[in-house]
Amino acid sequence: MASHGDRLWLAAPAARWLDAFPLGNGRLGAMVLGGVERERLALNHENLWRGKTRDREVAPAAQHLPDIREALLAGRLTEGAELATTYLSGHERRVQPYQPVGDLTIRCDGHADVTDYRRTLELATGICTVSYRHGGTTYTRETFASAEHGGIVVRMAADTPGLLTATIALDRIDDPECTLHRWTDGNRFGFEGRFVEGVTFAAEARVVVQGGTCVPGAGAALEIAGADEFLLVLAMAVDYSSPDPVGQCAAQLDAVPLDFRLLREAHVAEHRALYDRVTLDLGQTPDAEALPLNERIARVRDGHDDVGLAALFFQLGRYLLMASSRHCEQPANLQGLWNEDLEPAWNADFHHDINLQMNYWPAEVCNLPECAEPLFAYLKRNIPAAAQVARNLYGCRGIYLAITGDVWNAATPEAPGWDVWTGAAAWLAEHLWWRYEYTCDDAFLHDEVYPFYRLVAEFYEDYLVRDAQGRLVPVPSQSPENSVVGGASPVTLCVGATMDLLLIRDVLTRCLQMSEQLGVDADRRAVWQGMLRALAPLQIGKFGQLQEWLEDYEEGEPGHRHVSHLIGVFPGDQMTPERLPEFYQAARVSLERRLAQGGGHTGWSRSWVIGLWARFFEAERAHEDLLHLIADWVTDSMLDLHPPQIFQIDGNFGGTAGIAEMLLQSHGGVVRLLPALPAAWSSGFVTGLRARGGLAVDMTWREGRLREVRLNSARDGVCRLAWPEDGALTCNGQYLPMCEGICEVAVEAGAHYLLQPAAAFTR
Ligand code: FUC
Repeated sequence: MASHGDRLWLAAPAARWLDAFPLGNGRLGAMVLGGVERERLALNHENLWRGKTRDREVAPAAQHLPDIREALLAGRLTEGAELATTYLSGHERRVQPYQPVGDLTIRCDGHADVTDYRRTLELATGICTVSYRHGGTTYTRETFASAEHGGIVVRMAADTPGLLTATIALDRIDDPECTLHRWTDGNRFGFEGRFVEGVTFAAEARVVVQGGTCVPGAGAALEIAGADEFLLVLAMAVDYSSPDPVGQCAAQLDAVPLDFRLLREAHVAEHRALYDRVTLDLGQTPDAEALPLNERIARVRDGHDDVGLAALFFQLGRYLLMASSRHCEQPANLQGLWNEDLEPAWNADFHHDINLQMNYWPAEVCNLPECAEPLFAYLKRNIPAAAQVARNLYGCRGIYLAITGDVWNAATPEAPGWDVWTGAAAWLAEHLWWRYEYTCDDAFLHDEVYPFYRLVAEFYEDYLVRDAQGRLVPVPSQSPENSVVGGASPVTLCVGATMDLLLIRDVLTRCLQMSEQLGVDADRRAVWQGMLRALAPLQIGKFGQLQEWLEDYEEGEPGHRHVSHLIGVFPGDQMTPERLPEFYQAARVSLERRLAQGGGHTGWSRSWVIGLWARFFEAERAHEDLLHLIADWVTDSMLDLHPPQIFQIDGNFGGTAGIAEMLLQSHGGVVRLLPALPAAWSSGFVTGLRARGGLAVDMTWREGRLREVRLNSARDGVCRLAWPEDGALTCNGQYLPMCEGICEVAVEAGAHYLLQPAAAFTR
């Protein structure tokens, strides 16, 4: 069961969209602002994007590659970059923006003067409740996004019969690019929208009123007077993957049971089935839960810790992943599922050089694997266009994904300059690999992971070239999104960025492993082995740092928010104290330097640092950065911010993954228990985290010492565990030898194991 603390609450309505509470069922989203005289639900549908019919053809340009390479390999970076940008970079405009559907408003005239106001988001149920007293009557609104019945459900009630009077309306901001047709019919109302490019969409509400009267209002609206309560169910549809959105909404509302209790029960059961898999208790800060969320955040800003808030941040990340990426077609975009602007920052698109990946860092470890399915589907849908662009731009087989994407599966470069980067497919492939590592699902390896990796490897087989020293290097290459000092101004393109080399190494190593395991493509193995041997090595630079590029260039921005070259530490695992230890140490120097020069200056960047510190076993520094993240980079409703004040959901997900990383790590063949537990979290428990190898892990600790671990394995095997303290252990009551901090447990599928320090056992 969820702990009592899984609740966000505030004592005032949101003055801006950013401070509202997000609801979502994966497909449909609503930001609930919680207004009194005017409640606003800002509505979204995952498939509502501009640009459907835009020309995405990419003309052949591979013939220019030799000149580009010649310049870059000769160190004429500016010239090479200019040529590359001219020929390999894409369309003038960026990808097309994700759009708001519209607003559902509930106007209660005269309610300005209220007491006992409270708005709450219960993470465990996914229900947002707004309540207040006005003129001796308590008004309550409960809202949720039902995955079970596919709509947004609102119930509003007055505890004095006959005192609920409200106007409910559906509308959309003025948009010259969209025609809108509004209508009301009996107790149903809605609109149909059409963008100039042809996409159509619809929203429809069906209302049941108890007591009082209900008459049509102007446009798409109902006027309710003297009622006890009303129930509203809202449907939204877009003709993205199925036609006739108006018909879809109508059919859905015809079929929906108009019974609040039933809708609520079905929703809560479905929601809890995912949410309750993980519980986290890091202790409580006295009186903190009695404070509204904005005051708790303000106290952290003032330098006070709030351990309950860290756990809440963690669970909010899980909640947001469920809300924006379950049972749906699109992965979580830059804003997850929620956007109110016609021109959102970075189009609220899919950014492939950190942001989309970070959205999915928590999926496996935090026990929400089904929430990664939309990402996998997105990758698959992009393959045909990605193969075509690889051919046209680079003359390569395999696939190329650009630095940004949208829902039109186009894979075309559309971020001028930045899109001359070839690492996106390799980085996104890691998520397929991690799914395999967590589940050990051989069928998934065969059907999904290997075919995708095979295409990525094919690209690099054709793309890599030899430098003057005979080393295999990617050219052009980029370390997103930093630049090197050289020429007239800093330039992003060069030869052999460390991130690209790390990604290529992962691709080739895994292809070798998979092809052996699956017994396929034996003839390719010699090729991949040869490439691995010839691939340019990692380098340690003049400060003892892991170089960001093959050459020890000066960074254009030494405090850059991206730490691309550190993916080998986190979320990747090429560098650990055991594997490449000297580079692991050098990576730490790089991190220190980055932070000393102002790195970590966005929410997502700061959250990446948490995971990195956890991999360096620096509990206190990880904790410090978590507090920074909460103090500096969240809204009143604890949504992550990118400067200046832009909601960007990746920092929520990166922070959640970072917290998980502090508690449990399972890369490199060892499950590390409490590898970076800060002093502030001295006593607590976590249940339901997942570790690589098909394990579910529960842990309880007190006074900083691990007291109890429960393991459940999905398969037979041997689990190697790093216990954080010395001493003897027992497993299911039997003595368990530990050697240099590692113990081995032979696990059987479906069996449970209880591990305890032997002292605790004998007491
Ligand atoms: C990357 C970052 C920016 C921003 C954008 C959406 O390009 O460098 O900070 O997060 O994605």
